[in-house]
Amino acid sequence: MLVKDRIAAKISAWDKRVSKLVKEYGSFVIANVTVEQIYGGIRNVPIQVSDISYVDPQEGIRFRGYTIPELLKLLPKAKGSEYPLIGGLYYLLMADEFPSLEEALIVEEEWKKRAELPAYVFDVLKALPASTHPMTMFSAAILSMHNESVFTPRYMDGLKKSEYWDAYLEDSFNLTAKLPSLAAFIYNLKYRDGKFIPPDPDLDWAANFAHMIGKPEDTEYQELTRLFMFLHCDHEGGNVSAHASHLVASALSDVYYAVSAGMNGLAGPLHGLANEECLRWLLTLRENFDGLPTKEQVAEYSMAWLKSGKVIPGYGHAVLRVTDPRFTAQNKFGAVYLSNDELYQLVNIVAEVVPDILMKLGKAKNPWPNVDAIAGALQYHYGVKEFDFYTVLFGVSRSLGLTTHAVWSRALGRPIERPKSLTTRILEQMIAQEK
Ligand code: CMX
Repeated sequence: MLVKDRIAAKISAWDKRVSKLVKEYGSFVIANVTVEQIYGGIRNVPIQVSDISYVDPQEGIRFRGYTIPELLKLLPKAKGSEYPLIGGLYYLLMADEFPSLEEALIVEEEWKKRAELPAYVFDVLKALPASTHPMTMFSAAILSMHNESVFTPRYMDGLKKSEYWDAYLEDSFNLTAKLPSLAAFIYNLKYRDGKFIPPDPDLDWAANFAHMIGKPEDTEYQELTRLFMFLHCDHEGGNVSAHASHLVASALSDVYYAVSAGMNGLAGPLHGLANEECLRWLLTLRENFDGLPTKEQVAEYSMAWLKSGKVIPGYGHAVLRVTDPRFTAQNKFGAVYLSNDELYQLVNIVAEVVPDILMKLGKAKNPWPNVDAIAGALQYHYGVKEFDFYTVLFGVSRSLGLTTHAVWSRALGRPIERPKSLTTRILEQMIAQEK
């Protein structure tokens, strides 16, 4: 496989670079940890290395060193499309080099060969209660496919440590290839006629999702799907889903276990579920007024909301201190295709009003819109109105980053993670001794 060859060619150089760093500067202190940080969600404590993506507080995400605007411009595009082929993005993340169109298409082809869902996945999903949340369905289906694991039986047969990554890579391609079909089937089962629509061999990985939920002619929605899958693919290693997945994989639990774990974290309302929460918030706001509310009305509504002790979904970020470039990219899409859509207009009114309010209240460290402030409104416009489904779409995309982290962690022989916990009493004693 092309990506396998590219990774194999790079492991030795990465290995040497990291070994040199650890050998020569192993005792170099990166950061001190305060009591406040230990009780405060380990915020801003560097605890691991990710060379796949990095979130700069002032600039936003870079994937393998490239910003979102750079990649939107430079990545190879699907035929007739303005947006990147996700095969090219996966190549960039995994192979750590910029793809040509041919290389992007090779990844797309690799996915096509591996896209078929095992028959039992349909049974697993149908056996769940109809009220099951789509994220639970998604995570359970991924977990059930552990049955397909390449790594686990090879490991039991005595696979050499230097070859773990190869089996992880096979599992990563096998799993990610199936995710658009899996997500589409969950959508069809939960909200449509329950029928499985097979992928169109002429469509790329991302656009096929649109086809498989019954939108074969909707080229605009296909474009949105490409953009969505591009924007959500990774957000460095410290966020809940990436961290959970990385931790689980460090125990040599395979890609299926690790991605399912990541999805369970993504399902939380402070993380991936925020896009669902955000759309609910926007729709409720709209219902409160006759037509599009004015800026003053939005300000009043938002103040009352905050006074009741709730957060405004889609605003704030643990790391970012500027408007999320993922928001900006989606807003540009909206300006082209949705300028007359009332909900899209409301997104922009809220984005003008809420940051000022959050700044005045002075609590949120980042008052600016994040990726979720608009994602749901775009889906809603194209008729994907079942907002409890949106995190599944986020999960399909995020699996690209999670699997890349897992493969490279094995390629570089990263160990099992085992940070230390203390007791409050120990902390009190440490402080007393210091005094
Ligand atoms: N509305 C109201 N208050 C907010 C807020 C918002 N959008 N964002 C932060 N705050 C509050 C926090 O709740 C916190 O209050 P307390 O001290 O009373 O707990 C205070 O401001 C400081 O928080 P912070 O350090 O600025 O933010 P955190 O790093 O703790 O949390 C986040 C980050 C994203 C969880 C938070 O901003 C939030 O809850 N936002 C709304 C939910 C959301 O949009 N989540 C999606 C994030 C994107 C992602 O990770 O996928």
